[in-house]
Amino acid sequence: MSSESGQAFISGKPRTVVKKFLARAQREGDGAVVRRSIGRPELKYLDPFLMLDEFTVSPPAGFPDHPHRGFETVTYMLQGAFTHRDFKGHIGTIRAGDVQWMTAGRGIVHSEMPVGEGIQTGLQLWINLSSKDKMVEPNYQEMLSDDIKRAETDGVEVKIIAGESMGVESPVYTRTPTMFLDFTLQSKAQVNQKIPESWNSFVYVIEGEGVFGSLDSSPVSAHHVLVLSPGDGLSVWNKSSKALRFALIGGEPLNEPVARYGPFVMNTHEEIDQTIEDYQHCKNGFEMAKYWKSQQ
Ligand code: FJE
Ligand code: FE
Repeated sequence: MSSESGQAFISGKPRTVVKKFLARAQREGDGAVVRRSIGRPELKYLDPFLMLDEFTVSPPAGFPDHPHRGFETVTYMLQGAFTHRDFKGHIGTIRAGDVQWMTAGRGIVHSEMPVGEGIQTGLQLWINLSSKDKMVEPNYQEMLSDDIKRAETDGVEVKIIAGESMGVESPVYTRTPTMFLDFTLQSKAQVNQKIPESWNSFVYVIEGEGVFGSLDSSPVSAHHVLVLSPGDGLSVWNKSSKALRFALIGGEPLNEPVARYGPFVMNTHEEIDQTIEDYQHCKNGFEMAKYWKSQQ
């Protein structure tokens, strides 16, 4: 097997599971239901990650007009479709397998609403920005499912939303260095994935049941989050008879103070006070908030 293949990589310092919990369903937005993993009281922050929600929404529920400043949101659709509209006139619809990578930067006000009937579900990850990037211009990278690179071998398929796996690299630009991989392991398949040693990382189980980190650990089922120890890689086994799907997410820690107030994430309380004032008075990036409504 070539050294390019993720399968050939054997971790010298394997990561193991140091924390495990179930992301229970809770209400958020306007009638939406989220399973929050990062960002709940047990795990407020896993530097640089502020939040991971598995959201489930049926119309007319959704996330109507709300602001953000100081971080990025990554929305990955699992089922159905979502439309984002913002106060700068950007409109984008993503469907199952598509990704919207939004840099809120100095300020955005947007709505995130389901498109069709029925259940719409996806993952939304909030990645913190370093102090030097918090006030950048807002930006979008939309990647459609067909454009997302994937690799496949021996019953393992990986969609590379950010970072690298099995020698294949995502073109997405991550201001905060980030890995976001969507793995599907068929029954009896196994995978070894490299993770940069200094990064924080975690797993969110989407479907099925898997054994993570050490072969003798107990299987973990859907909607659980697993925080990984330091190390240079992760091994995963699917000992079950059904497919296993999970997201492996990692990032370089910022090691900066975090001051957070709802959808605003800055470094200090003073910057949060300033942000609230900017939003209330429609200035310093929130100018368009004065005139705009999504009409949802
Ligand atoms: C938010 C409450 C919220 N998880 N998952 C407070 F619900 C939100 C918010 C979201 C959100 C949006 C999508 Cl599309 C998916 C989500 C929370 O919009 F930003 C604050 N402050
Ligand atoms: Fe939002």
